[in-house]
Amino acid sequence: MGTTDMIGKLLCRIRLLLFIVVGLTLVGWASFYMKDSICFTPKYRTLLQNVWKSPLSEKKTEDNSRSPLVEQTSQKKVDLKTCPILSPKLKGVVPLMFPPNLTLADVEKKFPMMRDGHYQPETCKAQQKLVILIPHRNREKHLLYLLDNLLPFLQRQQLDYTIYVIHQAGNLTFNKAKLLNIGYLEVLEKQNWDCFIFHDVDLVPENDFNTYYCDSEPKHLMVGRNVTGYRLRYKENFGGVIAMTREQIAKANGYSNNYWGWGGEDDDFYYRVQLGKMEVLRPAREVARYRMLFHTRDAGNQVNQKRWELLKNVSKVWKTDGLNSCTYELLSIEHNPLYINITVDVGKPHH
Ligand code: UD2
Ligand code: MN
Repeated sequence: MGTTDMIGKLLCRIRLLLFIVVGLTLVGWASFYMKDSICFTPKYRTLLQNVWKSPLSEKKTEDNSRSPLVEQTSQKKVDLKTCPILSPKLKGVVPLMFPPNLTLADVEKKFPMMRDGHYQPETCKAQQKLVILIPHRNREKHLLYLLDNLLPFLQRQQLDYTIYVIHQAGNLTFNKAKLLNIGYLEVLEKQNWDCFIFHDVDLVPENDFNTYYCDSEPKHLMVGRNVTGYRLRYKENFGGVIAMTREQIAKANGYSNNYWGWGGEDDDFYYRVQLGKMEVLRPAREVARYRMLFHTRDAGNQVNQKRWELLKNVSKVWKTDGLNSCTYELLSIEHNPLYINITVDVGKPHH
């Protein structure tokens, strides 16, 4: 009796001990794997603290809180606090998804709250009204993957955004810069946008601390991408993804309309920003990272052999070639839940 009792107690202790050991191991493992997410978030926060001292957004907050008009029209909106510059929903690096059989209907199902390309946070009032302009032709799959990854990214940033796809009709030479000018001109009067984002269709952001906000100077949001080892190719590089206010774009007279085919238009735009006495800002390279979806050179977008010649003359022509000289034919505007598609005839190069 005594011995079985003792053995019983001993077994009981051993079990308890085992239980504690397994428990401690589990806790150890969990904290080891979570270390990254716990440590990284504050690291990104401090990295960005100095970047986002945007006088633009501070001013806006004050204006809004005092506006009697807003109070009258929507009592509910006034009750919402202004969203912070760094959203509490940020996660840092979130794995990107490219499911092979993804359809537009699948993506639409994931974002039932979006209508006419628009989203706004439910729990706070976003600091800026954002419009995203995507130049496009014949890259439907890229557009799908971009939407699927960018929409949740922007929603984690608690932004008020509207997505426009600016689609070049026909199969003549592509003109990305002109499409962006057209996008700007077409959406200008639709809302009082605080911030325009020019966005290549094939660049997917990797880190949600790369906030899609405009600042007191033009911002180049794409510092690095996978295909260049996440390094800026050269100091004047100004392609890919850009955030600028309405006034900043106007000061540069937008893009040149004369770059047909691939290359040069982004360097030209960099010069215009400088000629307009502005300075390019870039977020920390740790966060301004993108994945470029694979593509070869598109049909109708051959390398522009005239680009070097054009680049020599920017300072002479920038005031007369740009937003103020952009002619095109608007063919259609189509409203989808996730984006508004504007199809245009951009014309062709004059010889
Ligand atoms: C670089 C630049 C890009 C632009 C281009 C030269 C970066 C990261 N990107 O990209 O901003 O300056 O060189 O023109 O520096 N597109 C279509 N259909 C086409 C052709 C182009 O939709 O048939 C659009 C699409 O949004 C694409 C963008 O134009 O992302 C740029 O064209 P690209 O991807 O062929 O050029 P890439 O990757 O060399
Ligand atoms: Mn590309």
